[in-house]
Amino acid sequence: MARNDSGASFVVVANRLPVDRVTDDGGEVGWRRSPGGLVSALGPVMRKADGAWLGWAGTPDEAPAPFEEDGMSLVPVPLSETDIELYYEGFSNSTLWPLYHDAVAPPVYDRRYWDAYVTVNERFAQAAADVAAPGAVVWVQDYQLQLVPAMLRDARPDLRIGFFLHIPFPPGELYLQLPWRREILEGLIGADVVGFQRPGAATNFRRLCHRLLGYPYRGHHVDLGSRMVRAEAFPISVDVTELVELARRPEVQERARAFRRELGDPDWLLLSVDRLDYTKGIGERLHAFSELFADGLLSPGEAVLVQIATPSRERVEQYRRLRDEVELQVGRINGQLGQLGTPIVDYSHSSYAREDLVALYLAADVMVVTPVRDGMNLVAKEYVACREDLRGALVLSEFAGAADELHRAFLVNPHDIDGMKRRIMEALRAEPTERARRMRSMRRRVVEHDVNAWSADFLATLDPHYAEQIHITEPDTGRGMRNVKI
Ligand code: ADQ
Repeated sequence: MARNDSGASFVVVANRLPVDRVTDDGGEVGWRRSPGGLVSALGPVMRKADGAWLGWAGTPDEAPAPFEEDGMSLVPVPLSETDIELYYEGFSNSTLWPLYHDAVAPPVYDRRYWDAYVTVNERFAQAAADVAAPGAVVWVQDYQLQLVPAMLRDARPDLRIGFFLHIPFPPGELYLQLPWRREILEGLIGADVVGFQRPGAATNFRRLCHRLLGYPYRGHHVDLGSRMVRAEAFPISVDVTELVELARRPEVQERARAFRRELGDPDWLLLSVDRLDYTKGIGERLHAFSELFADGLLSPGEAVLVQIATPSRERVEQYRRLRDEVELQVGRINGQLGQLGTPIVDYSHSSYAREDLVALYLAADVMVVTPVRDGMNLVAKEYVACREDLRGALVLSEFAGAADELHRAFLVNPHDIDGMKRRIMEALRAEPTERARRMRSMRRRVVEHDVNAWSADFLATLDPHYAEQIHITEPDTGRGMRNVKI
């Protein structure tokens, strides 16, 4: 590994490593960087800082030795088949995920899940304690690892520890359901900085620390007496440089035109891209969109909604059921309201290459992002980043974190079907100058606050001296880009 014997000065701890195992045509097994913003944000920091990334490598009951990939030191943490069932699918995705998303599905409270969560968090904390250099900066990611900060501080009080929650943090009325509500808060306050997507989530957290643990809070800080924990919003963003570079490629623009042709050159192409998850509001959106045809406001051939639903958590029964429901709904809508060869919803349940996703963003007149609850929603920001031509329109749920920043979207309440129908029609009918005005304002925000600015802000808050030392506050690694038009 590229770090010295005393350990890594920067450590990222996440449920997953930022790579996927791939087998080439000759049967050779290797690793490929997974798509996604987190690795593009932290990769440069990792390389500059001699960092290590700890996480599960993706195959149960297997822990490859630490290895180097793409200039990063990767340290696999093993998970058994039972850990995956109880800690990951259980406590993380059947307890915390629904509870933190407004309990839109009933959370499952199972003591076996909790026990596994504690055990696996201990394993991650121990692994981090083993690789971190004296005084290192450690950044723990997301809801699967909320106990790690306190466990790690116990083992290594010399470290500077940050935590970032990618999903919402609920208000007291919901959070108090959790049988292990104190333990989770005690885990999180092991960090020096706890980051959230939205200011409201940080407020929920500070209030709960007071209510359940008795700690006073002032401004952004929870006062533990012996030290301060800073709890604040750091809204995550996208890799604008990468997206703009792709969107400018002639072959990607040609692909966008080809998509429209393949769909019969409709007047209006609407697009939705979501992980197939019950928080994403897919059913409500399909309902609203189909009623526009039933009401005669739109007709087949005139408008089509491309719904991409990325496979997700397919081993969990609830997710398999959701897939069946969505596919049944799409079939019904097309059967009742489409015409042969001219569906009104074009549905695909698969993953796409980054280039194809960008081509779809360029092809779409209106992007429809209507989760019932979402920490941020990167798809909305990706769409905005790609539309340098200022010609697209965004319909966005008020319940996505992105709505805090993208005020000039056509904002909707996804539970209000009539309201959603009205806003979709407004977006479709908006004059080009109106669309451009809205898009320009949204792009300014996304370009100026890209994913590099996000990580730089967080790390500069966590440890200003360290951030300066590894130069992550330099303008070319954050605060937007000189080469992008807004
Ligand atoms: P997710 O719930 O996964 O993330 P989102 O923010 O929309 O949701 O990110 C999805 C990512 O996957 C996007 O980068 C998108 O481009 C990509 N993607 C989606 N469908 C794809 C497909 N078919 N093929 C290829 N790529 C696809 C969680 C939280 C969010 C929060 C993020 C980051 O739930 O609220 O924004 O973490 O913090």
